[in-house]
Amino acid sequence: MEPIFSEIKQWLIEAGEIIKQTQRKTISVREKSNRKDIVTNLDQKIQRFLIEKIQTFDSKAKILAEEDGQNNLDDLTGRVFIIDPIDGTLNFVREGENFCIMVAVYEEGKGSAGFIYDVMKAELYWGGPSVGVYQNETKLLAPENISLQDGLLGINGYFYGHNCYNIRTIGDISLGIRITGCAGLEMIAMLKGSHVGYISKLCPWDYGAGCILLDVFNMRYSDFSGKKLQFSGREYFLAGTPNAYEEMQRLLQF
Ligand code: 2AM
Ligand code: CA
Ligand code: CA
Ligand code: CA
Repeated sequence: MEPIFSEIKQWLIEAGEIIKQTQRKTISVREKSNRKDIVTNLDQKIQRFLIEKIQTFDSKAKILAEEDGQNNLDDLTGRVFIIDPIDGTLNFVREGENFCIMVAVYEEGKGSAGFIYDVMKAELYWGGPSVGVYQNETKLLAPENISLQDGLLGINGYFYGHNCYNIRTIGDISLGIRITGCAGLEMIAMLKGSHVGYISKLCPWDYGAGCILLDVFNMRYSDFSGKKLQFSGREYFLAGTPNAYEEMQRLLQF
């Protein structure tokens, strides 16, 4: 197995330790665009930690990351690392769990390694086209290609609350909807086969790692119209088993 996998796994374990060892009273919260869009000093600390590791490992690599003005790239040429230092920051602050750290590696636009670390559960999901998908050291099998009606569906809370894009109809067809507040956990749920799909609006650091792992299992993802994701800015995001994906894509109205 290429050394990059064990290298990045080690970074994530260390980053998780930093989070677990931080006393909650030292966490400071700042609003970005609105009161629901927040960043903490720990998001920034973890991002700086990962960037330092990347720069030591490969000084020529490009980096796309959510915080501190690292959130723009012209294109995906060369080797690109995509970082979400804490995904589910609101959960992190209010629940102290149900958040994750994500790292993705793309080579000339093609995903080669993805990592989603559920810190509090000590579950690291990782892999890529050359190795498969693992939960810690256990290799996972691709979930069954179930239909929308046979699975739970992750949905963005705003979309469901405002019934955007015919989403309540889609939710009604599913076995039930779930709103986790964490894109990475939604990706994990699809990889494990516990959710049949996910509908949201996401940035590249929210979907970069998950899409690499979904690809290994031949699961489908795109924007709402079926077009490839752009890896720039926030985009409509639809993913699921091939059967559920096709059904949802047909039913979405936008
Ligand atoms: P974040 O916690 O890293 O910001 C639910 O809010 C999920 O959508 C989270 O994974 C969150 O990631 C992501 N998300 C992406 N863009 C968002 C935005 N503008 N506002 C809130 N959440 C956003
Ligand atoms: Ca954020
Ligand atoms: Ca995120
Ligand atoms: Ca984040």
